[in-house]
Amino acid sequence: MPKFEYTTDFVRIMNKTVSNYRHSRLALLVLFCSIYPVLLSTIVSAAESAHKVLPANTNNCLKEIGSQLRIEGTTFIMGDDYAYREEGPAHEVTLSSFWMDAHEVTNGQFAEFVADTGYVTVAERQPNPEDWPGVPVESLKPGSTLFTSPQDSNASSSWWSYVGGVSWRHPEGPKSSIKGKDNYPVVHVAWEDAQAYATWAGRELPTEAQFELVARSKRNSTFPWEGEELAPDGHHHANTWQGNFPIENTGEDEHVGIAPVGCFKPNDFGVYDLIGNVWEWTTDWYAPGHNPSDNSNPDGPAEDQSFDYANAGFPVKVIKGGSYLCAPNYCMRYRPAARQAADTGLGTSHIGFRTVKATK
Ligand SMILES: [Ca+2]
Ligand SMILES: [Ca+2]
Repeated sequence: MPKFEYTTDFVRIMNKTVSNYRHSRLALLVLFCSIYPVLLSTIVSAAESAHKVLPANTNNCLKEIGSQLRIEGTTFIMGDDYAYREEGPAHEVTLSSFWMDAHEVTNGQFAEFVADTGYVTVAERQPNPEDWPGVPVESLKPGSTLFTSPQDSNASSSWWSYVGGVSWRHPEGPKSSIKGKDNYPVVHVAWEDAQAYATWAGRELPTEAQFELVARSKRNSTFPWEGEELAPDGHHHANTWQGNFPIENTGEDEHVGIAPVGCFKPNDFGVYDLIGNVWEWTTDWYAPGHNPSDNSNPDGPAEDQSFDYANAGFPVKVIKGGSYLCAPNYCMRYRPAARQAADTGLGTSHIGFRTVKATK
């Protein structure tokens, strides 16, 4: 098995430009506010044009929303010693049985939660002036981080931008909407938003081990389908990025952007999109590697043991599965063993979640 050559990816770029955020958020916001009118028009037009390139093929997407599948307890090999360092060591893990959502939580499902509870997501909350000393109150705007394909490869700093008015209701810009997108995965949800939904639904977010067991699709291989390739014989099993990321998105998998849930075939457990479409939150705190002795229903390190080089200074959670922005030339995290750290207080346009429930 070849060792992957790439050591950087777009999320790390995002972490450098945005989630140093906790440290540079102030500067970012001031910058954002000062260039807001120009930036916004550029972002919105770019985002809109990016999604007009090819019509998505949604003919075969999942129609039945809300089902869960029982996953029998078992022992499996978690982690990988051949790809990115943080995925190792590969080690044996035993899990009890649980139920898992068949698909990512959708806009329609999240809307039910919000209608029932009046919940306001992090991206929709007015920033507290006490947290932003020196910033004029009128400049503090709720918002979230948005990916926009740059016009050229040298514009890496513009791939991710904090944009006022962006939230799960307006995922592609403040003037965008989720009308007609009930079956798309909800995005721009911070970890606490996902956790609040799970609690309301009487469920939980998955542990990293639960996610990885099911994502492996009963196989101990790099990819959870036949053929040791991302797209064997040109057949796509997940919504990823084809072309030269971040400039060229050919949409060979028939989805240039986020796809509705369940447009690709389910895995051997009957579960959809664990690989690709949107990254998904887990309950585990992140450390750059596994503890092999944490092998019975593992739930990761303690919060005070959480650490990531790109997010030094505050604890971060594990996200799994990769997204529609993962491309072979940049981010090879569309594999079950792949993992990434994410700032819990930050929603983005490529992170969603699903829930699990313990069996009784
Ligand atoms: Ca795609
Ligand atoms: Ca996913």
